[in-house]
Amino acid sequence: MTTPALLPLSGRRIPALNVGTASFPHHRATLRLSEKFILLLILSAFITLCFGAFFFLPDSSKHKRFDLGLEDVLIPHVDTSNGGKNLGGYLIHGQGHDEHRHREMGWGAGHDDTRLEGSLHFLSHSLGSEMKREEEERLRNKIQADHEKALEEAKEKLKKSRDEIQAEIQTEKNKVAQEMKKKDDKPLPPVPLPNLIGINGGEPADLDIREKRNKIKEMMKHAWDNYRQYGWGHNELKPIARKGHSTNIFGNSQMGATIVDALDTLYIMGLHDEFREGQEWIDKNLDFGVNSEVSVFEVNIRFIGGLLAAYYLSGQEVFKIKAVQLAGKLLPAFNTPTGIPWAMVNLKSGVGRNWGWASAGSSILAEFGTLHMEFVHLSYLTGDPVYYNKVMHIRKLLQKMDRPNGLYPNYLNPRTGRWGQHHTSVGGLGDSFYEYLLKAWLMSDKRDTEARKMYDDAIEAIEKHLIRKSNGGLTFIGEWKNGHLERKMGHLTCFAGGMFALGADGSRDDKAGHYLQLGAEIAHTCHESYDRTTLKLGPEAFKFDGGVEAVAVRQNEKYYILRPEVIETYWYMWRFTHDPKYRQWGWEAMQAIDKYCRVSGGFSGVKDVYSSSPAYDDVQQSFFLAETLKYLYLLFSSDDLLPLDNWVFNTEAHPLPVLHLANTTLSGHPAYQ
Ligand code: DMJ
Repeated sequence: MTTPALLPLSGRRIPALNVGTASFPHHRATLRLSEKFILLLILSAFITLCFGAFFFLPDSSKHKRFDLGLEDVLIPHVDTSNGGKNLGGYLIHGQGHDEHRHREMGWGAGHDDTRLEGSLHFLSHSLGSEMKREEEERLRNKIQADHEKALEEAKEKLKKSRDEIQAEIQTEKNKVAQEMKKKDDKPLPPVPLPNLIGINGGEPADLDIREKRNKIKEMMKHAWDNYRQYGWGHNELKPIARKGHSTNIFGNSQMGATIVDALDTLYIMGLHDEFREGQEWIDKNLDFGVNSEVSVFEVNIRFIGGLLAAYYLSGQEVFKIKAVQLAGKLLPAFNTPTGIPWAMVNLKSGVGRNWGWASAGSSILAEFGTLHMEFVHLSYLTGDPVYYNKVMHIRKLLQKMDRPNGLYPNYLNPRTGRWGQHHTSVGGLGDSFYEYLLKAWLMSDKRDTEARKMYDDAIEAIEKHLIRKSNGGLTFIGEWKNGHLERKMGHLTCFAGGMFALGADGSRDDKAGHYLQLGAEIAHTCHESYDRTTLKLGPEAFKFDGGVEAVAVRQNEKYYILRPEVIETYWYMWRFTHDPKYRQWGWEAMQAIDKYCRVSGGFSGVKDVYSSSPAYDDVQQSFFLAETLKYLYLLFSSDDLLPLDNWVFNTEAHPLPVLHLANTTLSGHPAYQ
């Protein structure tokens, strides 16, 4: 009897059998159900046998048959730097392996990134079976031990409370911060100090002047003591609410802006105990790793300028170290496509951005253009050219740009390098850019002639397009806006009187007399803006339109926030002319401040200088201590205190020494190579 051959299972229908009619007299095309069942049973028994046989084969045979190369992708890499290191010499691929592929992936003698499974695999082909098994065993044990250790550690962690874990993380963080601080606090290499003369004294011979000077010192003490009592460590003081105060220029930080800004004023006034208190606070508390978005310009002029001045005056290393640390935090602001810095930078993350209100995402001329003095000093003191290069890059970029009517617009886009809105001002948004061109020249002992040329060109364009005489004969500096001159001058613009006087010596075509005269006219106009108010304090902005002369028209321009610019100009004019009217005008301003801005908790700005009973704004600005009181004090001191041949004041009135090339190594300094 013949048995039917096993049928192929492919196909859904079972094909007809063709085994001869003799053996199957009842020929038919399909099988019965019972026959199908038997066939299925046989088939499944066969499949089970085949698979079973495969699973019982030894491991190495499976590898051979199913080596599809996927292990390169799927098997995790193991560092064999200890266990597998010696295997390097045995990385000879066995039969059936794709040697070329592994070579391309960096396998070879001594390569660190060798994988464990790969090693095992190679071993199986290249070592004697005994050695191979031992090595396999050893590596497996190692993996197991590592896994168990990790598991144990994880279990241990899980046993701890959330608070404990957080405390551990904090301790780790503190450790890292401490180590970084230690590194940061390392003293910088010594640099020959410039000529530091006239850092104290200045006692006037005249008794009346001496008394006036003492009165100003008393005002400084009142401002400081109240800040000390009610606002210590905060940026500024609310003298009426008697608590700390801050604004968005300092982000959400508490960086003791008033302390840093006031230091050099305390020093020159001989308030040494107060100076030491400030120094101690800075040493212990001033930390720049804060998650806070600050104004690059304000931090530069108030903090870096203040710290550098305090360093030069007192010689205390801590100020220099802090200034350099802080400058490092500002550097990421320069990471823009053009190198023109962002207006703001987060001190912790280094992320920068611009003010939302600035034309088309622009940076502001008076902000990115007011870094030069401090950054040159930073390079000088550290020997690191990075700071110098940043500000010189800005200068070079500005030099290349077209200037409408020779004027610098206030807005420049740091992404495109194009001007934003064509608005030019010697007051807010533009002011200290021009000041720093002149002062870069002065600070270089008049060697930076490129800066002087830029200053001269800019001032000529300003005189031509922005400076006018009012109907009443007052010289004013207007603002260029949308193609026409706005006949309005800001309190901030009043600093320009002093700037013109300071730049008179060395001016083009020997126009020194002309610029000194221009300075005097601006001083006179600004004095008028004070004199035409009820409080004898100047408004924020004043007009020269129609019948209005040097008077604020809009309610929101009638405030006085303890600003220094007018007194600053009086002081420069005094130094260059010794005309007693400047001391007289300064004294008037000082009396008005003492009468209308002084409160028992300090000094406050006022909201309306035309009102006989003004409301207070309840802010004691840090620049009141840095600038207003310092310029007043200098106005009533003799000229040998901080002589202008040796010192240049930054825009926040922080004196920085002239870097005389003759007595420093500046010309050969690596920063200037
Ligand atoms: C100060 O912070 C600086 O003088 C700055 O240049 C502009 N104005 C304020 C004070 O008014």
